[in-house]
Amino acid sequence: MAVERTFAMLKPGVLQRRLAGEILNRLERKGFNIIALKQKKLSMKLAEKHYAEHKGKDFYEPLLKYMTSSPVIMMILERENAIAALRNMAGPTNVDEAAPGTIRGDFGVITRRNLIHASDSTESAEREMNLFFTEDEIAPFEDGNEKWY
Ligand code: 3AN
Repeated sequence: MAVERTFAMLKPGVLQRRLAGEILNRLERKGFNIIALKQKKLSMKLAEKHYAEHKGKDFYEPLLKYMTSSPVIMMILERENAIAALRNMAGPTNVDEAAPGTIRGDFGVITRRNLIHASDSTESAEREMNLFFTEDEIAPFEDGNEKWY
């Protein structure tokens, strides 16, 4: 299986609910290398670009309002099979269908505020990494624990 990069964003409720450490801890323990990380309040323009595919849906406007309401944490994660593995850890979109053990299953209360965004394909990972990070913000590193996994 190939080493991949994926993009993740911890939504505004994560910092507000003091869950950032918990979620980052889960990602580290599951073997994701955090190779880029920043905290930022999203501009409306950037949020619109990111969620362009949902324009016109009933949850679109409230989603943008929420996503720009308070800072988010954005990151690039590297690991074998990173894209699918992170989607599994996040759990399904609907927080009431997300199983315990997943991030959305354990902490999600309202679907629109389902804690984490995770790229759903290699194409969207590529697009989202380029939208939120520049090349010089990415710092890959050797995983010294590799032989113990
Ligand atoms: P996911 O983040 O699971 O890939 P998407 O890309 O379909 O889901 O939706 C983007 C975001 O829009 C979700 N993370 C969630 O915050 C919100 N969203 C999606 N579907 C709904 C829905 N039916 N009701 C409320 N919010 C939704």
